[in-house]
Amino acid sequence: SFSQQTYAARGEAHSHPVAKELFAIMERKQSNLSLAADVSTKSELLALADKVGPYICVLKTHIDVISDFDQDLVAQLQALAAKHDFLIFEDRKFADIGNTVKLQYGGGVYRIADWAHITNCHVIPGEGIIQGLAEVGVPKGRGLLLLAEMSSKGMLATGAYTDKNVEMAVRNEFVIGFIGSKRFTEERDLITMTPGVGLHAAGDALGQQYRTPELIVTENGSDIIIVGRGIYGAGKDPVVEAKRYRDAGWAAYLNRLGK
Ligand code: 5IU
Repeated sequence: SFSQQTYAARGEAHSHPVAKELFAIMERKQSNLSLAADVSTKSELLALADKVGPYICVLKTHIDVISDFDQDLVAQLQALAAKHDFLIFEDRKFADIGNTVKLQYGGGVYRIADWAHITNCHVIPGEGIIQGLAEVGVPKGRGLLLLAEMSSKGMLATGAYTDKNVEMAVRNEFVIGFIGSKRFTEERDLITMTPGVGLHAAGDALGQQYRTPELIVTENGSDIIIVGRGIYGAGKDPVVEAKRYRDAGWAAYLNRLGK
């Protein structure tokens, strides 16, 4: 199983350039931690990314919550990605027909495909959404994650719907993996990233549910933990917490390898 192989070995063998780079970063930084930076201003996002950057492999953004977004923000994010050696994942969750998502991904105010190494989509419209996004993303060397599951209470991505995500991921080269709670397949070494990870809290008032890095990485075989408020939440020192989650995620990975 890919779960038993090192990130380094998987990176060397991988055919997708984004997955290859991601595994190489994970190995270099000994980090399988992604920061979910849901802050609402440009200055907060840049300050957080600069502080926590050394400890993460992926910075996950919701660019449309930034109240003072401008193109300089993404230029500065790209500079921080280069400085600290991480990839940028815009958690856009596209969900429209192929022709519309092409416009949303490549254009508009945000021009996501120009700066985000990774983005994601629901497959609720059918496989055309992947083809539409691929027309924009493949020429730019980007990668896509499918939303095979979600972390929130009562979510509807289960059973046959999750299985369809896996089938579509396997046959579309643009797809590098999933958002979900576990490893789904041994085909093409598809990567799983898992949100809803917390060492202390059980959840929030709006349906979020937290599970531990040990459960997600060691037991379930997911590759990357995504942590937001556990790192930058009220009263926390983001650097202290990022190190804590980086160490916990990496220990869970070493346990999985049996080291
Ligand atoms: N996120 C989830 N669950 C999901 C998906 C995305 O929590 O199933 I798909 C996002 C929402 C937020 C981050 O940006 O991941 C989790 O943040 P907290 O760790 O603060 O709950």
